[in-house]
Amino acid sequence: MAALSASAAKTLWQGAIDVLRENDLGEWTRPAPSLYPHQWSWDSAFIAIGLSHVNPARALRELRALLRGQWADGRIPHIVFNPLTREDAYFPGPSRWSCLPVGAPAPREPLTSGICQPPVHALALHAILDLPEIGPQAPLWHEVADLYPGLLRWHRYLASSRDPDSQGLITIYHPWESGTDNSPRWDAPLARVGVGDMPPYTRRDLAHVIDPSHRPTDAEYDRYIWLVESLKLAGYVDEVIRERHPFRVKDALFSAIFAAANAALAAVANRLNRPSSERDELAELEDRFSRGVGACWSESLGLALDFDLRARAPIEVKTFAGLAPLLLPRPAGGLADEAAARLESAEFAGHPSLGFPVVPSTVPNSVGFRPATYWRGPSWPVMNWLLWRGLRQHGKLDAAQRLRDANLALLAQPAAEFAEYFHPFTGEPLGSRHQSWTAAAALDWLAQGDK
Ligand code: 2M8
Repeated sequence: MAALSASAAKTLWQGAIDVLRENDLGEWTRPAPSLYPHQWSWDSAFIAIGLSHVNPARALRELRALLRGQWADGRIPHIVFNPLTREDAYFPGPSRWSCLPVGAPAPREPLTSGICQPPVHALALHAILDLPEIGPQAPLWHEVADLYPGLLRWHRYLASSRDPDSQGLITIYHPWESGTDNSPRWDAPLARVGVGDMPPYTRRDLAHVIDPSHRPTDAEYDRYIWLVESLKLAGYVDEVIRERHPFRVKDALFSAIFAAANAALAAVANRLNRPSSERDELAELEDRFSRGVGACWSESLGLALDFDLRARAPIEVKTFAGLAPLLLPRPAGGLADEAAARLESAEFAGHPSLGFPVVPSTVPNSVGFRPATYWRGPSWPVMNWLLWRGLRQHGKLDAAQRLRDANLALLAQPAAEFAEYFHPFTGEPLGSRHQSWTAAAALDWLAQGDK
């Protein structure tokens, strides 16, 4: 797919800046104009990476605002609620999560959810610190230094509470923690969740979407909300959750992102001249999680698989998350080569029916695939960005450029409007329009050029 013309690139660049400006609420950015009115954790990390190219000070404020929601135990919640937004603008809102009333070590202000999302934040902090204008004398240098301890505490929470037996794999408690909510990855473990008695609720997401069949079903939502009730009953205490919560899965993609984030935070620690014990700790975490993800590789599927702790079995589905080893800075053996080859194979970006040769969220026509449904088939530019970053880090520059050009061509379609996700066969925009992280990914792709 040909690279964009200079004028198309300029139009896309300006459009992306406009989307981030439209969603900018001062200190943080909402993921989209109406469907997502609060601050989401990994969205903000991707947004900070995009903003670093236009306003690094604002990019750091994005992370600072998120850290205001950090819990005393170090966890960064997946949503930091906007106090100016009505409780019913998004469901579940702060009172349904009820973190403070059940005694969780959550801040009084701002109110937050009680679960996490993948730790992309250190990638953002590292990207900002790497900007040529940020040297030790620059004011922003000190702001980076101020944010570092919060991220270190976050990584320590994940390493200790979500991987207590040092397998090098993060346990998630809810499909929302994976960020790939409705992916076929979660069908089997979710099917095992029995829904108990809980207060009635009204879904808000369906009011904002053009076609409700693109969103999770009511049965799936019942389980999502029941899992929130179960976490609440456990007081959000990890030790209790581990004993009795009905959804506990080792997430390969989350773990690979964590390995990459530890390498990034170690690089930040190095630049900031932090004690060598911290740098060693982060390097060890990178190594532990690289080994953990490597051990998830299925030779027969050619993918890394998540592991259902309740069923004690790997989850055999074919989704983009299986390409996770590409994100590891130092994977064992030839794993990065295998994952890179898989990415361009006829099941992923090389699938003959694709409208644009980008990576779909689920392998077309595999179990659980639905082309227009949330995380079940459509392609997500920001996830393609993560994989592109992985290709580049392993020196696969031609493949990286092909993936970047194909994504930019998808986004440059006149109707694309920085949509949340795209139909894999037609390239039709789906979900929210003006989605912040789609704009952020476009900015980074355009800023990085063809290197
Ligand atoms: C989606 O998730 C939220 C729940 O967290 C939702 O469906 O309401 C996911 O795409 C998630 O990865 C993303 O962070 C969030 C906001 O963009 O929306």
